[in-house]
Amino acid sequence: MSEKSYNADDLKILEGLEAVRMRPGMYIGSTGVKGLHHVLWEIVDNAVDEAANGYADEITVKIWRDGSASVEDNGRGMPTDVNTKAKMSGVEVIFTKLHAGGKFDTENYAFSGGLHGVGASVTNALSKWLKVEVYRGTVYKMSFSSRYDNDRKKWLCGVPDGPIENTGERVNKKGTFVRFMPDNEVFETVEWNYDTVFKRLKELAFLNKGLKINLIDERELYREIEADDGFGDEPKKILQPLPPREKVVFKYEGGLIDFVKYLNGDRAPLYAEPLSCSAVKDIQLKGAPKGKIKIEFALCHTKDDSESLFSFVNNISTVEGGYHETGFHNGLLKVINDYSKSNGILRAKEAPFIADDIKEGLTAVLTVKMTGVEFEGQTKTKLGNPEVKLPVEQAVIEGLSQLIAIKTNKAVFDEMAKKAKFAADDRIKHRAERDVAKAASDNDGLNLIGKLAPCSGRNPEMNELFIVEGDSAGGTAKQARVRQYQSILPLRGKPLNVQKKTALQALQNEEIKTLVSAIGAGFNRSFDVEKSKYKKVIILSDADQDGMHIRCILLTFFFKYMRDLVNAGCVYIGMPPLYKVYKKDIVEYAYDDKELDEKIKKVGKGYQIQRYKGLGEMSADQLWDTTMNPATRNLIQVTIDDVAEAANMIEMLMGDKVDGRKEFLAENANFNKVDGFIDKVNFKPETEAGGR
Ligand code: TTJ
Repeated sequence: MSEKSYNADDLKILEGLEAVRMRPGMYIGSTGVKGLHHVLWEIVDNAVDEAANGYADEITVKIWRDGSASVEDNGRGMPTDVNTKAKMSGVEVIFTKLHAGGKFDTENYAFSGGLHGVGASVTNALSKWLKVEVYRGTVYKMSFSSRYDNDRKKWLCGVPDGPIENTGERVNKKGTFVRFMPDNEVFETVEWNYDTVFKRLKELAFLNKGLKINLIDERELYREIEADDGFGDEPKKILQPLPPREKVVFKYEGGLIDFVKYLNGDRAPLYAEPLSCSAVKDIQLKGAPKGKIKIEFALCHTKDDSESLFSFVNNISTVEGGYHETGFHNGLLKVINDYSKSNGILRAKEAPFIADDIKEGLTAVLTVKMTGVEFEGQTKTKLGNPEVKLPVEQAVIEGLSQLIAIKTNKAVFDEMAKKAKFAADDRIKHRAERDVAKAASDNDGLNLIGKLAPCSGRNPEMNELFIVEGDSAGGTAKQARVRQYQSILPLRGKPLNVQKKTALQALQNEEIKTLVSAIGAGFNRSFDVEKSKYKKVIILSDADQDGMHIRCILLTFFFKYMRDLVNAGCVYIGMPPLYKVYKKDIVEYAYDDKELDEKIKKVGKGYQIQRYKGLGEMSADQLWDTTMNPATRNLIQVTIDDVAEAANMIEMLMGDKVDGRKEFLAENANFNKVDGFIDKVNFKPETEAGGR
């Protein structure tokens, strides 16, 4: 490229395509992989326009072995005759005259694609060569090339190799064919990304009902494999040839309806067929004459709860949304509110739905076509014209109202309205839940007095919460603990079994409120494990039936309302020993019967056995040594990978079959005994004032 540097003033006097070469970014955004594809879209958009205007119904995009790309349509063919004013053929004008475009452009096409409307000449300017064929009874040909002219010390950009030529060769097809080689001195990469091309062409086929788009990739494909030479050397990387990609055809007779069905994917639709509407409305942009806006949309609700709205302006995806999306949501909200009120789904005293309610499970595609588009946002993919909102809203209201009037659609709108009602009820319930949980978390100082013995340390990574069965064991645990990082929450009696209770009912229970406050990370959907005050929440219950029941109730609670705490591996079951085997000053603990035999042998003749019936029988020292000291205790980490499995387990645990419980717990809950390695780090400070 020329050594000379250009500034904005120079740009003005740069005639024609040199300007594009000097500042490619201004016309195509970047010279990276995105910019590379931009020059292809400029050509594709021309062909799509011909189709959108009804003159073509098939487009073929081909990536050639040499890395060039071509686009062919079966339209009228670009104008080949000489334009008297420009004194050159229409083809030459289109490929050599810089169309109003680029960053400084304010003018846009009516109802046309044109990615950013910079035109086909930009593609020519950034190509090593470009060839055009027009099929109109005979084949017309013209070609262009770009090179540095050493004699004249300047770039020749997209210069015709000669005038357009009627070869006289007869063809019985009509249309335009353009093939070009992107310049590897301009672009950082000239390798077409198959997935990018595939995705965009598929999208264009959805957006242009009935248009057949073929994609052919003739490039040779390789796979890198490692070959072992059998001599024990480093394996060599070799390229293994792969069969070329098969031609793909995109053609959607349903247009946006097919698009919506495709977007739904595996999600179960709420009603069999998406709804679709289209309208043309007047629009008055500021400082512009009265114009028209074409609005089309298709929508369908799924049983899912997330929204996927895909919107386009002049076939350009508006990822960041904008006023057309607002208008769409407003219109849909109004229609569903009115329908729900007049059909008894919303009673008179109930608050109307809000936008979030009608978005739940909504899959939709919305397209608008207009002139004078303003793109805003980080990636210039947000429609910034506020005047678009109202016509879109009206188009949605009118279009859907017409569909409501059709009897067979009643079931569809009923489903839609019920879905919104469900979402609204859920939202209201959720808010109440969040409020209660927040209240529980906020006033922990008051709420927890006399219940929780909090630790003094403020480091959640270090802190442990022991949930202890019974006041007496709780008292012992308070004496035994290291106050710095161990909190004790004694439970009075059995906590509420939340399995068959609603979240709000659960939160009315004092013990549960206390537990929610103590952990301090919210509840149910507002639960945020990051906010947990404890890295370890340890359930300490007796080794009897009652203890097992309490453990199950607590686990059920965690599964149901703080599942992330379980997922994060923060929930543990503390294991008190069943036996103490001792003789004079030798003391050993056994956690099961097998261990008891071992410990009896170890202590030897004259041993005595104490069987612990509950935590409360242990002294503070014993409880510390056996159950609370990280260096010597046994913890079981509760991890449930499979949520469905967890639900099963709860059914089983909480059901009537008490006998089955113990085995089920042992078999199905994925209890990992914490490796002594991790847990046996002694957190206990050597000297601690005010500690135990
Ligand atoms: C212009 O007026 C006469 C009839 O054809 C109109 C036209 O320009 N048609 C047209 C252009 N069809 N296809 C194109 C086209 C196709 C490709 C692949 C690339 C370009 C730049 C234009």
